[in-house]
Amino acid sequence: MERTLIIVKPDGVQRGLVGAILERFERRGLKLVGLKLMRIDRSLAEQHYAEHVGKGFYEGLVAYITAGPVVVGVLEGPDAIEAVRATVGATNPVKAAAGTIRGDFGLAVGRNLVHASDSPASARREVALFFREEELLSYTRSSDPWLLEQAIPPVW
Ligand code: D4T
Repeated sequence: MERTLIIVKPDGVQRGLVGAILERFERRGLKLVGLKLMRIDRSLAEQHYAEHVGKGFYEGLVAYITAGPVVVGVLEGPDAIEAVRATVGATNPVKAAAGTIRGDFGLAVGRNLVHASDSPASARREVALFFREEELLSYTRSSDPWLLEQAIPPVW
């Protein structure tokens, strides 16, 4: 089981797409184990996007992610990092496949609506950057056996 970080970026919140975006992950069966509305300040943005320092789009990227409230979440599931990245789609929404979040809701790489961790190391680092351990919940869902190849309870 993996955990991965997602961020509904300020454009997603301003456009009223938080529910539509979270629904994509929920209906796929990913389990929300952490969720909050928050402000990303410059310092947190610099830590989150440290790998992009010095790139031409860096200042615009920091301005964008700090421009308004975001919704950050942690999703859990088998191969969650890969599954979530596939649901989000390619970085440039114009290139993202129809049916992905970016492919269905976006048109510009600098307004690509949602972030998702891209590797186990990034996921560990990013989850720790945005959530304290006690903010993450472990729990079962009655739907788990229908999603996760667990033993199916008797229904007949
Ligand atoms: P994030 O990190 O936001 O989930 O996006 P990706 O993982 O899909 O893409 P990334 O790390 O390569 O880029 C981070 C962020 O920078 C923006 N960006 C990227 C941009 O504005 N112009 C560019 O040319 C690139 C490559 C979009 C996502």
